[in-house]
Amino acid sequence: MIIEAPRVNNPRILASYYRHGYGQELKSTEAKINISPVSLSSRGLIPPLRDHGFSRGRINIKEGNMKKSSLKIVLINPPSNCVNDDRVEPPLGLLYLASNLRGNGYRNVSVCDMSGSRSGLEIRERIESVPSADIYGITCLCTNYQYAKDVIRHIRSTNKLAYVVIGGPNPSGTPEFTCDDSGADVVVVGEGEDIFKECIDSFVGGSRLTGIQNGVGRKDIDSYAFPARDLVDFTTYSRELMGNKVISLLSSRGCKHHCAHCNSVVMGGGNRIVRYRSADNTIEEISTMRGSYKYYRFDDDHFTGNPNLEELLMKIKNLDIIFRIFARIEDLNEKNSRLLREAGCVHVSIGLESLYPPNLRIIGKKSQVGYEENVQIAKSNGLVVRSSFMVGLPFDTDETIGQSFTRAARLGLDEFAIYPLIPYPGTTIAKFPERFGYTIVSEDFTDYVQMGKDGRTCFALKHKNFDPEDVKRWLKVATKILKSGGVKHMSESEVAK
Ligand code: B12
Ligand code: SF4
Repeated sequence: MIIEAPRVNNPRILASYYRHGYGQELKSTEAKINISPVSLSSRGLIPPLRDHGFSRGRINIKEGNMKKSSLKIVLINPPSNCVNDDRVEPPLGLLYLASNLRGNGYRNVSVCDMSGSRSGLEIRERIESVPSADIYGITCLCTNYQYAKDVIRHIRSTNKLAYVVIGGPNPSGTPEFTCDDSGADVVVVGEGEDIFKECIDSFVGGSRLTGIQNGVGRKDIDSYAFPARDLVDFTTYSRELMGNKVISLLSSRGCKHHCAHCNSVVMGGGNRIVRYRSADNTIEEISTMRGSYKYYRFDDDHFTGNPNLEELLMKIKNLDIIFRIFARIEDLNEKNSRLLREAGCVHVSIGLESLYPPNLRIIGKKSQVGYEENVQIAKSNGLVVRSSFMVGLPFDTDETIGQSFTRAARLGLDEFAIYPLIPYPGTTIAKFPERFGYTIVSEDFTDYVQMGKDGRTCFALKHKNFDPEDVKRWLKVATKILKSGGVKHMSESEVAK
């Protein structure tokens, strides 16, 4: 293999070439790779270019005739052993990327899901046995970022010519950092289907996109191919509904609310615009699986925000499936609760977060104030209602915690989840903590666990009026109050795991 020295003047590109090992390849390999001296700058392609705040780049590499169908693409979900269970659901984002690639002629796509690896040794073995490929697409949450980096390091040491793209919630929330730190060629921000295909097309065409690339989510999300579920074995994931394995799916992307603590920006593809699938498109997807699966979980951020909710539920009803959803309390009126139950919904998760209005106002959830009675309405229609709560919100004090959770315990909720507020990268709280009175005391986002191993959780914020120690105490107090009111912790749920 003869490789011409890259005649690129930009030191950052050169550094990236050598960091990725092309320098060594110059001496030892046989393939003809011609990193051409195309005037990148005159074509406006030298990274980092700024485009809506994102740097974009392209490096020209002529790689001869690459057949789309034989190009080997491996999609990786890195492990994370700091959370209590990381093998709950298959990585739906990767399954969407895979189906889009297949639909565009890239047939040799596989998923390497490393979740479920628990010990350090097991993780190392899994990383070392990553299949060799031409292109790797790695998905990443904050809690598996370190392992994503290990995977990339391993790929670089064994396969210097591989093209590595990383995406998902954490890279989307920390693009510059991930670009500098991860070792990937490309960091994708937002929805990945189209930009990932563009990256791979660029690889095939001999000009690699590099740097930070903005994935623009499609407006018409019916046009996304259904996730390539055949690439994973559903029986190996732990999610259950009424004791049965569940298929997760989406009827929408994004959320019309923009709560300060929430990372749902990722689903909006960075444009933060919520989009809904047509009822028929969602029904068609479920119909392809109905013969084999009866139990489903809609992972939509806000399932009941659908303007065509009634139509969707009426159509789901004909499918005879059982499912669970995420809703907002305002939506659980008599009509919606009845339609949900009749359609086969058995479990609804809402995020009350706090019953103290100043807290709800400051995080952007004030519209739910005054709808507490909807918990009873949903229950009387046969739905099991779970709410998540947060402690360590800006207006929390011993007194408001006591009052707020005593009221919450009387709402008649079936189940609860409770976490300290965590500044996930990309959220408004993480970007502007001082606006809320916070200082981030743990910047190590790889430790940002809600449900960690051995019940651990992360306390990463200090407030001008309270410390992480207060938040720890409030977590215990609030848990005790909710339990003494007869509300079960979600880990004890007999319905939804
Ligand atoms: C289902 C789910 C899970 C599942 C499965 C996760 C998985 N691997 O997919 C389980 C239960 C395992 C899980 C666990 C956790 N989760 Co979770 N989870 C979700 C949830 C509800 C849906 C994810 C999903 O399927 N979305 C649909 C798909 C289509 O979107 P996507 O995965 O983002 O993928 C798209 C883009 O991101 C991008 N993309 C993704 N990967 C890649 C890769 C490449 C190469 C490219 C180009 C693009 C790309 O393209 C995709 C298609 O458009 C989200 C909320 C949300 N709105 O996304 C939270 C969410 C992802 N989880 C979150 C958190 C905090 C956790 C936990 C830390 C909780 C805990 N236990 O403490 C753990 C961490 C587990 C781990 N592995 O480390 C946060 C992520 C925060 C962060 N910055 O990392 C989210 C965003 C929730 C939130 N609002 O805060 N989770
Ligand atoms: S917390 Fe819920 S309602 Fe608020 S932005 Fe996130 S998903 Fe939407």
